[in-house]
Amino acid sequence: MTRINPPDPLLLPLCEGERFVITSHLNPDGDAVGSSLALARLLRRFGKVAQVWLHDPVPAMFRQLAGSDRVHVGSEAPAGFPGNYDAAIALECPSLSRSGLEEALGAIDVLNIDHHLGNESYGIANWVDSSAPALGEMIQTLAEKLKIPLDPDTATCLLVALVSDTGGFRFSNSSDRAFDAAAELVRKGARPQQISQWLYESRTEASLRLLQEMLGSLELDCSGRVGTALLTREMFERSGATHEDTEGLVDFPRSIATVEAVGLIREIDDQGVKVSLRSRDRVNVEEIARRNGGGGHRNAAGFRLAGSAADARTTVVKELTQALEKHDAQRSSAG
Ligand SMILES: [Mn+2]
Repeated sequence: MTRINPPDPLLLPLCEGERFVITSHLNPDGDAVGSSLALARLLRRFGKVAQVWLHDPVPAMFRQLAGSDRVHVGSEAPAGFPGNYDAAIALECPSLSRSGLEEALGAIDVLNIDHHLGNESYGIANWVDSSAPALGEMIQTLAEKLKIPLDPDTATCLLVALVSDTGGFRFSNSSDRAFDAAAELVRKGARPQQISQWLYESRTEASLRLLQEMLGSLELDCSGRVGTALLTREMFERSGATHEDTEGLVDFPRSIATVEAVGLIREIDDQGVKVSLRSRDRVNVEEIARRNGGGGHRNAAGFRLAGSAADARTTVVKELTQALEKHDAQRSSAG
C-alpha cells in the first residue's frame, strides 16, 4: 500500500534545528547525490548550516554538481560531529544501516525522508512517500512548503535526481508528477541537455572496452529470455577498467528484445563473485537475491556467491529460468 504523508512532521525539527548533517545510502546514485546536495543548498538558503556526509564517494558523473566537492566522504565523522549538530537527515535509506553510518548516527536525532517501500520509520520524524518518482521530487515539495526559492544549481541537482531515478523518464515511475516536477525545474534553470550528457555520455574509454569484453561473454538461455554475462578479473586488467566503469553495463543485455531477466556475474577474488540481477515487468529478482543473502528491488537486485564465475552462471541461469516460469504460471492463472 502507498503511504502518503505530508512533509509536516519534518517542518518543526527543520525550523527549530540550526545545524544538520545530510546523508544517504552506500554507493550513492543520482537521486542520493542530487537530493543531498539540493537539500543542503536549500537549508543554507533557509539560514541553516548543512553538511553532506556520505560513506562512499560521489561518482564521477555527478561531480559537476554544485557542492559535490564539499561532501564529506568516509566512515569517519566530519569535524564537530555529533556535538555541533542538531540532527541528521537520512535520505533514501529504508533502514539506517543503508547509510553505512548507522553507528555514528546513533549519537544524534535522525529525520528520515524516503520513497522506498518497507522503510523502517527509524527517525524522530519520518516522511515516506512511495509514490514519489524520486526523492528529489520530495525535496522539491519540501522547498515549496518552506517557501525557499530554487536557484538554477539547486534545480539542476534535483533534475539529476529525477532523471536518474526514472531512467531518463523511461521507467514506470515516470508519472505525471515526475513530468510536472521536471517542468518546474527546467523553468528554474535546470538544463536537460547538460544533465543527459553527464549521465549518459560521460563514459570512460576503459568502460567501453570493458563493455566489449563483457558482450563477448554474453549467453542467452531459456529461448532467449534469460541473458547472462561475466566480468572477470582478466577483463578488468585487459580493459584497464575499475569498479566505477561497470556502472550501467548490466542494462545492455536487457536491451535485447527477447531478454526478460539478466544476471551479470563479477569476479571479486578467488573466493567468490557478485551477481547483479535485472528484470523487466513483474519478474521478481529481489526474491532470488534475498534467498541468497542479498537484496534490492523487484526489478534490480544483487547478492554474493562463493565459487567460480562459471558455477555462479549455472546457478543464476537456473534461478532466473525458475522465476520466469513462476511468472508465466501466475500470468496464465490470472487470465
Ligand atoms: Mn531514489
